[in-house]
Amino acid sequence: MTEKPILRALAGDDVWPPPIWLMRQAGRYLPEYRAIRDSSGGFIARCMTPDLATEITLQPIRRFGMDAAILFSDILILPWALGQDVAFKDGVGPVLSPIRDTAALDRLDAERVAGATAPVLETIRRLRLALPELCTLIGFCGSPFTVACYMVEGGGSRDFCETRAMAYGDPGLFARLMELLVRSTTDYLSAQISAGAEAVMLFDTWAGMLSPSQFLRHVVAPTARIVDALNARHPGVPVIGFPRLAGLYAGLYAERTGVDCVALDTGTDPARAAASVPDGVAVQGNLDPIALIAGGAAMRTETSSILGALRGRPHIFNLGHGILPQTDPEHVAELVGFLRSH
Ligand code: 1CP
Repeated sequence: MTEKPILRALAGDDVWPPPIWLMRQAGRYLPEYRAIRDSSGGFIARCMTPDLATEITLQPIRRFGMDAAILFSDILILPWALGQDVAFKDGVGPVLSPIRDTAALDRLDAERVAGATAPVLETIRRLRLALPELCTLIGFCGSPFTVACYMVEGGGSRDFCETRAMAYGDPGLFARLMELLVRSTTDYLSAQISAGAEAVMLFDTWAGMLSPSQFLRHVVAPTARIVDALNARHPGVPVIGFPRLAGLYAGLYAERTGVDCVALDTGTDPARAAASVPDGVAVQGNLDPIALIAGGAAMRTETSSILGALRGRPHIFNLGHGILPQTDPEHVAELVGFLRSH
């Protein structure tokens, strides 16, 4: 049995105090990340340069001693590896050439992914050698639905209307895109595990925008296929799912997808969600990232209430969404200290 606290929680142990890592723990709120960013090429170049991606992944581990490291990369690396034009523009965010018809979809090529992502796998191998003994390395992808949102829309959006309209209006085209994403996500996560990722996470940031029937079709079913395939290829390697803004469905999602852990977003009541999740399935979350910006008593009160709600079941402490750039790193240190004082 492994000693790593995160892997113990993912295996269904209630570890006390719960282990901690934070979504977006590497990134713009850290001065040491900003220093690398200002002296290196673009975002994709940072992700694709093992020296830089390894160093950036390690920064929050050195500073805070987190129980897990999450690979420094992005969910949009997969569309980029499939051959879609993807650029990360300062002050704008990701910009992609939208996929709205068969011709655009046909230009994508799953055969490119292994070659294009080879530097990421090299980063994973280096991280496994560099990480502290008890720190777990987490690999990740976006879930097919959330990645499809960016691929169809061509970037971020308030409501991803084009994507959701395509799912209803051109179900054949949307199904082909989702099929490509299910297969390439499975293969890419499998390659991350073979390179050394000890757990993987599926980020479904926009899962909560769908109607109940579309949620089953475009979130639950594809996630279940990916989890099944990974379990067959890599028995015992845990999968964390994050169906953001869909906390009402946490139990159904856990049951039908077979994930080992459900990550809860900020708005989800942890006690209620945990009551709906099968025993032995871990829960991750879910401190409000704004409480981390506030720090102090507000942050400690919110943290205590989450700890109380999830006491006695497998729990990995995290935020309900990623760290915001304006967060004071001192507050992160305070949070880790407060949690570990229990
Ligand atoms: O150079 C920079 O600072 C660019 C900012 C940045 C960073 C640091 C982007 C652009 N991506 C990342 C890294 C990242 N993204 C990680 C690894 C680092 C870590 O967690 O420590 C991970 C796991 C992600 C995942 C990600 N990217 C998600 C899912 C989680 C979430 O936050 O909801 C999503 C939706 C993206 C897309 C994306 N990438 C970057 C931005 C600004 C966005 C959001 C676009 C939008 O507004 O919709």
